[in-house]
Amino acid sequence: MPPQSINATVTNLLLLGKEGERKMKRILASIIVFLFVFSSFAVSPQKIHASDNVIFQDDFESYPVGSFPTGGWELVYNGAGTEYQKITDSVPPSKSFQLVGRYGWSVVTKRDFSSSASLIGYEVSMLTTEYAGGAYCGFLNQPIAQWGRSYATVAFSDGYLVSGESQLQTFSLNTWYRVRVVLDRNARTWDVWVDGVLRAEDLVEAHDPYEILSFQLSVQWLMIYNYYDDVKVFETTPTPNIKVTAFATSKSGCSPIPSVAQNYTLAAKVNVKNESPSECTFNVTFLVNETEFAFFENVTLSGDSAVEITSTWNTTGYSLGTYVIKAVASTLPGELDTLDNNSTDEVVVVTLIGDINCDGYVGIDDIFMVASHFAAEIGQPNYNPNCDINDDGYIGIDDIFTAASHFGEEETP
Ligand SMILES: [Ca+2]
Ligand SMILES: [Ca+2]
Ligand SMILES: [Ca+2]
Ligand SMILES: [Ca+2]
Repeated sequence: MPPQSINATVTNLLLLGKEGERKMKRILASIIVFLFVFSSFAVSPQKIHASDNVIFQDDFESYPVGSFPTGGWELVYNGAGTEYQKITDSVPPSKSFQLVGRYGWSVVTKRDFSSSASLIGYEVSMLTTEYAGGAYCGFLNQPIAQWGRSYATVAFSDGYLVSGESQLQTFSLNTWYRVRVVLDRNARTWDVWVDGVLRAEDLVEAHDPYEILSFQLSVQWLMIYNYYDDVKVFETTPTPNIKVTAFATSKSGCSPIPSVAQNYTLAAKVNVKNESPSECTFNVTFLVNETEFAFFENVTLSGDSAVEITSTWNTTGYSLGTYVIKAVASTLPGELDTLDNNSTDEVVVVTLIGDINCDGYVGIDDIFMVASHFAAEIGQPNYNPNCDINDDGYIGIDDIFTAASHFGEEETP
């Protein structure tokens, strides 16, 4: 939202005729856009970022009360008057930066910085004293347009904290809110947290965020007192994260219980997703009762992509009984969320060959069960993985014959 004086604009309108009229329309259109109550965004799990590389920060403690902060801050538009835009200790708990607009004239303060990082962000504490609010902060390119261009803003507006065109949450008066914004300049999207909670994700920036020259603390054209504190502008990098999104064996879901015949095989399949935008390399281990049975080394995934890895567990040499099968993706350097690198546990019983129902005996009921699923292929409703003894995805005459050839066998206690 550009700063503007309605009075000045009306004067311009009279002086400039058609051009002034067009300008007035543009300004009114942007006011309408700003005041519109926007749809809220779904909140998804918090993206964690690695430690921030601070470009500048300011807690405003080093400046005398009543002064305008030095240290790179500039007053671009003076709102209610230069004397209002000052350091104060009137709002607990510490000194803060008071900005007051006035009807028809904004406050814009900015501090220039330069960064070529693709991920830049800011954190700031902000407080307002009336529901109309007016405080808005964010990135800025002041010279690029007549009233400057703002990027990835957060504002108090008519009872809501708003970012860009998205309503984040309601706010209370005279209450500090800690805002964090991370802007992805390549993707032209940004995320917003309020008091540590992700409130909006992947908001779309229309202009090129590499144009950004400054960070701004501003107030709309209302005679309202707003306060800022603990500003931090930073570069950051996404924390690497891989996640196991699915895991199953070729017997998963089978009734009465997933089983595999002794000396035969089952397939175990894991899906792993790279949740960060950078390429990563990791290992995947398949385990049975916590002992490795398959190992995939140096799996490489490009950013935001996924892979499916299938291994085979050969039960030869394993005694009859219940086993837990799972897969684990190794931890990436710097990865914080490692819980999601583990798959769920899949339980499977190693049985006598042909003991489809896992009752310790190869009976006519088992052979009948295989026969009743004859000719079913994997993916078809009649396909029962327990009956596919050789795990080739088809319940064939060979499976029936295998079961029949073990008829009458019984587990020895
Ligand atoms: Ca302070
Ligand atoms: Ca992870
Ligand atoms: Ca049986
Ligand atoms: Ca088969």
